[in-house]
Parts: sequence; C-alpha cells; structure tokens
Amino acid sequence: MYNKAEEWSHVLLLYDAALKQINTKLEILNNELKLTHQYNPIEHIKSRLKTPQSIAKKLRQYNKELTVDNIIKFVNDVAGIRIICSFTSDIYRIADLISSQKDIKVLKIKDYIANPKPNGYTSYHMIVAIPVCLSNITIDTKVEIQIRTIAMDFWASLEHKIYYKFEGNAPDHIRRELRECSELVSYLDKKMLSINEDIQKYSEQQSKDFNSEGIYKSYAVESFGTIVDEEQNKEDNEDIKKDSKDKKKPGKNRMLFGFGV
Ligand code: 0O2
Repeated sequence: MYNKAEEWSHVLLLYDAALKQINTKLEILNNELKLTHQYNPIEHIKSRLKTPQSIAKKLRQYNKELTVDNIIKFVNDVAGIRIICSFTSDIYRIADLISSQKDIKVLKIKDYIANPKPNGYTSYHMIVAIPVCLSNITIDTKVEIQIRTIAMDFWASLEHKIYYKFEGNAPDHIRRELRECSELVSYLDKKMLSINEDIQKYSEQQSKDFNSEGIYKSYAVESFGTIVDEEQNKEDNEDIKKDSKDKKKPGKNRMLFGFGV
C-alpha cells in the first residue's frame, strides 16, 4: 500500500512521462516536415506540470475534494503542452497530425479560434490520452495541448497577467481594450496568413520557372552533345581514312559520360 505522498509521486511520474512522449512526437513531426517540405510549422513548444496549488484551486472551483482520484478524473491539464505556430493554418495542420497518431486518443476539443471566448481569448485546445508503458502496466495518461499563433499567445499572456493582477475583476476599460486587441490579433493573423500564401505562390512560380529552365538547359546540353558527337563522328571518319590507329577521341567519351551513358 502506498501512502498519499508516494501515490502522488507515481501519478506525477506518469504525467511527466506523457509530456515527454508528446514532446518527442512533436519534435519528430516538425523535423519530418522540415525535411520533406522545407517548412517547420512549430515556432516553439512549452510544457509544464501544473503546480499543486493550481491543482487544488481547480478542484475547489469544481467543488471536489482534493484526492488523487479526483485530480486524475477532473483536472485535465495536470500535464500541459503549449505549441506556438506562425499561422492559423498551422494550428489545424498540427492538430490533425496529432489526432492521426495511432497511439493518441483525442478525448476533447475546444476550438476557441472558431468560437472565441467573450473576453476575446483564442486558442485551440485538445485533451488527449497517451499510453505510458511502465514495467508491469500501461496507463493512458491525459495531456492538455494548447495550440495557438505567436499573436494569440502574446494576447493570452498579457490577459493572464491582468486577470491575476485584478483577481478576475479587471476594470471595464481594460477589458474593453483587451477585446479590441483580440480583434487586432485576429486581423493580424489573417493578414500574415494571406501574405504567407502570396509568398508561397511566388515560390511555386519560381520553382516552375527554374524547372522549365532546367529542362531547357538539359535539352541544350543534349543537342550540343549531339552536334559535338556528329562532328566528332565526321572527324572520326576522316581520321579513320587518314589513320586507322587514331580512332579514340577523348571529347566524345567525355560527352557520353556527361549523359550518364
Ligand atoms: P492556468 O493558470 O493557465 O493553468 P476543462 O479542461 O474543460 O475541464 P478548463 O480548464 O476551463 O476546463 O478548460 P479550458 O477552457 O480549455 O482552459 C484551459 C486552460 O486554457 C486554462 O487553464 C488557461 O491556461 C487557458 N485559458 C482558458 N481560458 C483562458 C482565458 O480566457 N485567458 C487566458 N489567458 N487563458 C485561458 P487554467 O487552469 O484555467 O489556468
């Protein structure tokens, strides 16, 4: 039998392991996208275990007793990961990639981007469960994943400070200004996304131009090679007539090597 402190240490070990696993998955996905698309959607990742004080506060809000069972059952964000991206489209791409991982179960989604909170808060939240394999048992462990843009994160961190400063009762004009800022954040994110899409169109066009130029060049080299070949053949024929020993011409061989023949 464990005492409460030991029991809690074991629970924390699970949450910590779950955080590590999700972090590793995200790093692998980001590296894969970097390699295959020369593009990394994740700007940075923060992860944390909730403090005992915050856990106790949350259970008090839910009118639940502070027990390990209640923490596991009712507190969804003991293990929390925040993923910061550049563009709103990256948020949904990352959410899809996470959902399609075979060992991850998505338990709950809160899309505060499609449905912002009345105070203006925007972010994409997922509660997922990931199996943690211990020596004699495998336990599905909950992790809260928040995905948001740099601009959304900037807004949320200031709002968080203000919320704590005024203990949830910020003056009206501050709340109003924060709401206005959240509209600016949403405008900024849309604008940055559309600029990025334009840049991508230019890059696609450039790579098309590059490819067609590449094909043009290879045709040119091929025909140049053929001409040299023919000329070389003529020379060869003449040379054969002149001197049958002088058959090998290094120029011809070089061109053939150039074409990988
Ligand atoms: P802290 O101090 O950041 O940890 P549920 O999980 O559905 O049972 P909960 O926890 O209300 O209920 O879920 P929700 O709405 O998804 O919020 C989870 C976390 O999102 C919060 O954790 C905050 O970190 C963040 N969040 C939600 N709403 C706001 C908001 O209006 N402003 C800011 N700045 N952050 C927000 P905690 O435990 O409430 O807080």
